[in-house]
Amino acid sequence: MTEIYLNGDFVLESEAKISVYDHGLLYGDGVFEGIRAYSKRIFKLKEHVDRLYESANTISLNIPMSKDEFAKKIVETCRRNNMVDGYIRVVVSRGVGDLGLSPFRCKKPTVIIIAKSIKLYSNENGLKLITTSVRRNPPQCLSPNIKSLNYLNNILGRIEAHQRNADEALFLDIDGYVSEASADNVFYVKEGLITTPPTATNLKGITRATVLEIAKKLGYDTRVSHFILSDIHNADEVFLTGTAAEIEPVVEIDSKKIGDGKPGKITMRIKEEYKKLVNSTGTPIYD
Ligand code: PXG
Repeated sequence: MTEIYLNGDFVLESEAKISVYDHGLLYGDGVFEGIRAYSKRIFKLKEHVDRLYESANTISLNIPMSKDEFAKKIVETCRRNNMVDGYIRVVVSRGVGDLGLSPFRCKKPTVIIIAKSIKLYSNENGLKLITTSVRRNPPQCLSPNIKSLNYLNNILGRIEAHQRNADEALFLDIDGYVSEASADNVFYVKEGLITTPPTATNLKGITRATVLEIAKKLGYDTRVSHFILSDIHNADEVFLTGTAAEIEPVVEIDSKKIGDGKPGKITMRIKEEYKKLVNSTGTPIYD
C-alpha cells in the first residue's frame, strides 16, 4: 500500500487528504517538483530540492524544513514504498487559508511527497509537435522558472496539440522566439551544432543541464541561443528533454518533417548516454 508523506506524517494513500481551503487548490498558490528514481537511486535529488526552494523563495513561501531534512524525507518516502524505479512528486502549497486570496491567512504550508513505482517505457518513433497559438508566460508576468502549481498556460498548449492530433505543443515566447514544450525543454541539431534557448523564458530544466553536459562530454558543439521557428523547422534533428520524457526525439513539427522523419543519430547517442547516467548515479534509497 502506498504511503504518502503529508505534513510531517506518513499516511496511507486513501487517508492522504487535504482541505478544500488549501490555497494550492483554490489559487494554484504553491510549487512542485517531479523527480525520477532509477535502479534504487534518486536522480539529481539535490538539483530538484534546490529548484524547489528557489521556486518557493520566488513566491515568498517558506518551506518549514531545511533542504537537507527535505531531501531525507524524499528518500524515506521512497524507502517506505520499496521503490526501485519510480516517479516522485513533491508539492508544497501555501497551505490552508480561507476563501480570500490573501496568502497571509495561510499559517502553515502543506507539504506532500508521493513516491510511485512506474514502468519504464520509451517511444522509439518520435513525437509530432505543433506550435501552439498560446505564448509561454513571459517573465514580465510570471517567471517561467517557477515550477508552480498553476500550469494552465502549459495545459492550454497541450489541449491545442491534442485537438490538432499532435503529441506535444511547442511554445514561442512573447517575442516570437522558440521557448519550450508543455513540460519539456527543447533542443535542435543543425550540421552537428546542438542549440537550446536560454532560460529566461522557460524552465531551467535539470535534464536540459544534464544534456548540455553529456553533449560536451561526447565532443559535440553546443550553444545556448535564441532561435526562431524557421530554424527548428529546418533542423536536422529536434528533441525534447524532461524528467518524465527523458530524451524524446521529435520527427515532425507543424506538419513539416524534421530531417529524414526518423529519430536523429545525435539525439539517440545522447539518449543512450543519459540512460547510462541515470542508472549509475544518484542518491541511494537504501543503505
Ligand atoms: N519545462 C517545463 C514547463 C516543465 O514543467 C521541464 C521543462 C523539464 O524540466 P526537468 O527539470 O524535468 O528536466 C518541465 C518539467 C509531469 C512532470 O508529471 C512534469 C515535469 C517534470 C516531471 C514530471 O508532468 N516538468
